[in-house]
Amino acid sequence: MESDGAVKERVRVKKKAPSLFKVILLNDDYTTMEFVIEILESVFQKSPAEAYQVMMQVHVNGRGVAGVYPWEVAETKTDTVESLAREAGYPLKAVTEAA
Ligand code: TYC
Repeated sequence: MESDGAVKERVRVKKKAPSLFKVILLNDDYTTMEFVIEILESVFQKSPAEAYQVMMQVHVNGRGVAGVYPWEVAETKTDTVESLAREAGYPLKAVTEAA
């Protein structure tokens, strides 16, 4: 509360680097809709209704946002999606980009 008379003279000159990142799912012709819904529920904590909506958004528009997270979390989720997809034999791709 500046009660000692001190005054903050500078209020952040440099902008901070963007700290949030989107995990984007990309469409393909081979991954099943059911698998994408499962991923959205298990990795991105979507409800069944939200998972269906995001999956359809990706299916129709080519890409869609699965979630927005700090860098480390976004990268880990991106890796998790791809390794679960590879294990299941699907080509599903996810990318991380600045939010
Ligand atoms: N296009 C896929 C199909 O018709 C479904 C799909 C949706 C695949 C979203 C990937 O990220 C994706 N089976």
